[in-house]
Amino acid sequence: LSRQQFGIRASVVSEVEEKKYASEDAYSSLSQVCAVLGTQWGDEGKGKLVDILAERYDVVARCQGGSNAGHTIYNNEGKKFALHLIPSGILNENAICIIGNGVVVHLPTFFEEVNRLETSGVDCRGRLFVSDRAHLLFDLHQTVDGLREAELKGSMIGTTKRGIGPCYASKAIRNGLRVGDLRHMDAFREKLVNLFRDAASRFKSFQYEEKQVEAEVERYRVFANRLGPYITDTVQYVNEAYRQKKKLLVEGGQATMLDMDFGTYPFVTSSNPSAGGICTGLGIAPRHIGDIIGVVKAYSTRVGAGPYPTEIHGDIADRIRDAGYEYGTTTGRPRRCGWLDMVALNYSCQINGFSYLNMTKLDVLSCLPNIRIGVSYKSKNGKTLSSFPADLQTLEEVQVEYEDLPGWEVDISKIRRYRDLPSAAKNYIDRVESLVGIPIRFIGVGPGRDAMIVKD
Ligand code: 2SA
Ligand code: GDP
Ligand code: MG
Repeated sequence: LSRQQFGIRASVVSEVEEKKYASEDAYSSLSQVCAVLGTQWGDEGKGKLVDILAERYDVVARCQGGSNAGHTIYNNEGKKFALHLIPSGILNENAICIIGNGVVVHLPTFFEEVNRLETSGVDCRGRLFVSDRAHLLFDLHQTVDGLREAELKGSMIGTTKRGIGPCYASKAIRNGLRVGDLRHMDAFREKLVNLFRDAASRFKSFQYEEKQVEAEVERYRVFANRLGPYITDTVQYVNEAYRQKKKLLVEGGQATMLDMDFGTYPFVTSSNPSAGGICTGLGIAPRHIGDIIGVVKAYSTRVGAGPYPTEIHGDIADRIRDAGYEYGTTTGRPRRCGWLDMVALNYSCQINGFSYLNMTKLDVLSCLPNIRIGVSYKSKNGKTLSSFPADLQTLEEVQVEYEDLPGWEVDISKIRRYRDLPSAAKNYIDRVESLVGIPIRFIGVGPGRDAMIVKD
């Protein structure tokens, strides 16, 4: 409800109420279908925004990726949850959570997560649904992920080894198994045998015995029984919810610079974390999508290999990593750290058409006396590039041109109103906003739910 709807005059609104109404307006005025997507190389803090917005949404859905994702959120008591497959809306007990057809589902991880949530008092029954069209990711996909990485030796992708690429490969070459296949266990067995044979024919070291396949079939027979109540035609569910004017929030995994088509290929994930993935991964028509919020870290990080023009090495990177606790939520790997890259960010904004940005982890930059923004790329021959290059050799050779801004070097993690931020912090936000041309409406100053400033 807005301040006007409450009939409260501005003069009688206390500062706390003022902040509450401003945030409520900003959160509640978002469209019926809204998506939260990563703008950089992932781990921007998408989970936190989804968790905050989930209170205002009826349905929260994942549309791509799998348990490679790691979304860290904290409940009101400060308890930490790291979610991989289950949408970050699950902590809001009124939200229905959907794992869409575009997601690849490793059932052991799924049940592990359900168990962990239930042990923490989060009830998933009757409010978590998995698409019957989603592909099943087996342990063998994870083994193949490891074997492929080993083959690449010096030019590894640096995957999470969660089997994501091999599972999407099965989907694309059409020998994959889908969640709906669990309804027909005889045919399931045959299809699984095919998958084992396929992996063994490709990798000498992938050896298996008949009894292993049988054990896997039996394991999935148990999963099939347990998964029964979760399996849903989510395309129908989501579209029916839309018709009934329910509010739908889409949670992206990874980010645009890791997108299979638009990212730094081949150092990408195997799905489409950019806006197109919402439609293909949920079966929602593009014209139903309203707001798309891009989440951007106030600096940048990347986990895994691949070109990273604004990467920092040495002491400054270590300070950012320590202050931002930049370690993989899924694998624990230290994340590479760098400055904000406006060439990559503008490219990402162009592809996704964001309505707003959520700049996160501004508090982390308090650890630095000076802050840089990468504003353009120059090629080897000194020409400024007009767009983000597709070819990696060009990208690896670019010289980044920077703008330098003064830092603020004070703790901002308790600040809740934009106007209370130090002027150097406001200058930084304003500069980024003017370079990108999209309102930075939400500003994260800490990991907790309440540590979000809404900028009018
Ligand atoms: P994959 O496993 O096939 O998707 O790996 C391919 C590339 O995609 C990157 N990737 C990620 N980057 C950032 N965060 C991710 N999730 C975890 C997190 C990562 C972790 O939240 O921290 O814990 O290491 C994620 N998932 C995939 C990956 O690093 C490869 O560059
Ligand atoms: P996601 O994959 O985009 O959901 O992000 P991750 O959860 O992998 O990583 C983001 C990390 O930053 C998590 O540990 C969050 O709790 C934390 N985080 C999110 N927003 C902020 C913020 O504004 N400030 C700080 N200090 N931490 C944040
Ligand atoms: Mg993450």
